[in-house]
Amino acid sequence: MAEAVSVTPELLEWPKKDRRRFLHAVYRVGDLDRTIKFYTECFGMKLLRKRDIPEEKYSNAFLGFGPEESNFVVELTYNYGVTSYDIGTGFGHFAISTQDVYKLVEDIRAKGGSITREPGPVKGGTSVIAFVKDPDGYVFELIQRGPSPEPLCQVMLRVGDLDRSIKFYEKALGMRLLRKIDNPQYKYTLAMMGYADEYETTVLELTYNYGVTEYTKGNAYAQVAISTDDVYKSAEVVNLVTQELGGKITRQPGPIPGINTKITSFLDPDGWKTVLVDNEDFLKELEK
Ligand SMILES: N[C@@H](CCC(=O)N[C@@H](CS)C(=O)NCC(=O)O)C(=O)O
Repeated sequence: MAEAVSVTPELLEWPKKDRRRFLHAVYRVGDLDRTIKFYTECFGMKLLRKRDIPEEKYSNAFLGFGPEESNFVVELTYNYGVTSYDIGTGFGHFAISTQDVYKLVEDIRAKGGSITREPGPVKGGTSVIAFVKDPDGYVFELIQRGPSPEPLCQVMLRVGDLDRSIKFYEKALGMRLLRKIDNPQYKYTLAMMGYADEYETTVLELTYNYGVTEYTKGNAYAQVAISTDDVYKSAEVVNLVTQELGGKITRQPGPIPGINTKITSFLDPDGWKTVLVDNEDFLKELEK
């Protein structure tokens, strides 16, 4: 017991000292080639790699604006024979920054893309944004900004209790609250959570709509993956934090059979999933 008391404060510091970075977002699509075509032609993403796992009846495609060694990417999953999914009400969007939202929207429209919100200043603010839907119905927010090393800049998820979520992502994942914006006129509050500058890296945008505590999750969006130097220590911290704030470990830390990459995965208090992936194992996987 005495040991647990002395170990805990040091352990709770671990996520802040760890080498963390957003690696990828994982979600399901009904036709891999259709999505690859849309993301490469309309967004200018690069197809980075593909893999087929016939024993498990699925294929993956990885796309992004730079190599997986340095950039955040999307990991698309196609399950053989499944052509559509329910996105639910909780998943918000992925965001792409661009220097000219108006031009990008015109290009996407010319290529047949669906614009669900025309370019212009965000309601209650000044940033120029637009919304586009991809072929499966996933929303992409286009945000006008200067050049960035990471144009794939946000994953937006809706949460039922913003303070609880901020605490969870700070304590369990070592993220920092980079910015909090209340928009009472439109009855929502946002929290930008991440590991580095919001304009240089990907952040998690948590949205709280006043009075809304529950959302549906559907079966389309799966999780974000984040790197760690020690999945075992990281899982110990997550385990402690879930006891205080809710959520649960869904996969105990350890190597994935067959691949050997060490991971652990867990749900946050709203049920959003995160996977922590061992840094070295991840790089080895990319070399294969
Ligand atoms: N009720 C919104 C709250 C979040 C929100 O409104 N976000 C801004 C972008 S930061 C937005 O979508 N604005 C719509 C617009 O400006 O047309 C939701 O749950 O998506």
